[in-house]
Amino acid sequence: MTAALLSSLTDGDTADRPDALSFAGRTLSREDLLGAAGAVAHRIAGAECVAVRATATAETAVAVVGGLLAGVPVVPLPPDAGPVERRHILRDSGAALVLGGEAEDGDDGVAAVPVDVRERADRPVRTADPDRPALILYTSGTTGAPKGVLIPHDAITACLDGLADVWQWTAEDTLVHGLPLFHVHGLVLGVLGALRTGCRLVHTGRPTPEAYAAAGGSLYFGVPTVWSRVVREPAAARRLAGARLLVSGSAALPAPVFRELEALTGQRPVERYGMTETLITVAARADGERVPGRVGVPLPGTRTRLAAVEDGGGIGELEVSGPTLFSGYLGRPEDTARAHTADGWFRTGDIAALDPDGTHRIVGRASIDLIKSGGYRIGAGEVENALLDHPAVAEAAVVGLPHDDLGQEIVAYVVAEGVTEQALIDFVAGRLSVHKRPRRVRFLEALPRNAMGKPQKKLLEGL
Ligand code: MCA
Ligand code: AMP
Repeated sequence: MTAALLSSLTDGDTADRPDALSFAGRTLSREDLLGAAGAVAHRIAGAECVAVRATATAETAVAVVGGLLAGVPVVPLPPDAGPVERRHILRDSGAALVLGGEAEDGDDGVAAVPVDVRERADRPVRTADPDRPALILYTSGTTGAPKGVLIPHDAITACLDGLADVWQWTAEDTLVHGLPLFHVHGLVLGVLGALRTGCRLVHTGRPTPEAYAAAGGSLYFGVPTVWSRVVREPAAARRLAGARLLVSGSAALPAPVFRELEALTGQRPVERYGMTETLITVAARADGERVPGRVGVPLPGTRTRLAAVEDGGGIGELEVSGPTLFSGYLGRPEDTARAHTADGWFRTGDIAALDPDGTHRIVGRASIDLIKSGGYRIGAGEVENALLDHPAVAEAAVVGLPHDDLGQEIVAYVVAEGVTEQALIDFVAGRLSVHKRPRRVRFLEALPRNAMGKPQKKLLEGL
């Protein structure tokens, strides 16, 4: 059993300072955070699980830490989730309360509990129950509604300690990012990572080049879209020259962005690879080689292997095992079983290549139905179902097309009458989360289908 996830916070292992955490300019010391989180922990003690309206604010950090202190699993809710997505997450998780914000459409009687960062209470003395997850993170599959990924306390600890080792990440760092707090990247690495290492955290609210430049950090996290926006603002990019480490993840960093970052800041970024289900499993070391397209080597204790794919020629589906893995999809034993091999390795669905020196390259995804846009994972099926809920839409097929800024752009092909492109975009944005909206909608007479009647998505591009 690894040391308790928040031991450096609760045991006072690292020095406090008044500006230990800052969220869009609002600062908290670690003692402030612990006191306010203690109050939350008392309020939710005994709950089965709680949801947190995960705005990019100090309230979210307080609520999540409160859940961890109370040993109550936390379900972060995207703050812009529309009623369909919100209702699904609340019902599926069985969350008893929503911490932060007010009751909203889709809550179906789940009580909203405010979070006050000025409250102070002693933290409850409770050891995390190893059978209960720390977090339940909702993430998209190829079809249907998002699944709840059960993340154990120990998996988070193993991941953060592994990253601290490979990035030489210590309490001396100042971590800067502006990522959302309802996914692994922004929440687990970006908040819990700072709390575990004891480093200062500056959350910029939004991940804009100007905010990153102004923050004066040593360690920066971003998705590739953030880095490609940074290099388009050379003056801001140059101000990152003094940082110790620039880290990219959640999607492939385009090689030209890597090179422009190096030209403007004098430093090569490191990439790391992971998934909600596995946390971060592979990372480029701070003291290792940094090469465009290479996401690094397995974290301590993690093993990887490639499963043969047809016409693979040295590439294959990446499978992983190790201490950072999830414990299953909530209430979906069959999906959990399908996601693993007979000998217990997790099938990532990513196609990878292994270089002779042991570094990994991610070269694609096995399924066309999982889209990565701006670093967000979006299931085509969920967006298609949302579009089909619109009375004017008879058929819908959703794909991710290559996009300079977002990596992939969500494009919907529909058979529909009497509705505009913008109305359908707004319809999806209003029911699901805003980032799941198609950026473009193409109207067709019919979807191209094969003899079995299945839409042939590969034929859609260019229509
Ligand atoms: C636009 N907006 C709308 C609409 N259109 N609102 C309602 N209806 C519409 N039709 C509003 C949005 O609410 C938002 O408002 C503003 O327009 C801009 O939104 P958008 O265009 O979506 O933002 P963007 O500029 O495209 O965002 C780029 C981004 C974002 C900032 C890079 O994609 C992002 O934060 N990505 C991070 C994803 C991430 O953290 N993934 C990690 C997954 P307002 O501005 O007021 O909000 S974890 C993972 O992948 C693994 C474990 C790993 O490896 O890390
Ligand atoms: P999510 O479930 O949102 O955590 O998304 C996980 C997916 O993000 C992985 O299966 C990969 O497809 C992708 N991903 C994460 N990091 C990288 C990276 N460094 N390079 C390429 N793809 C990545």
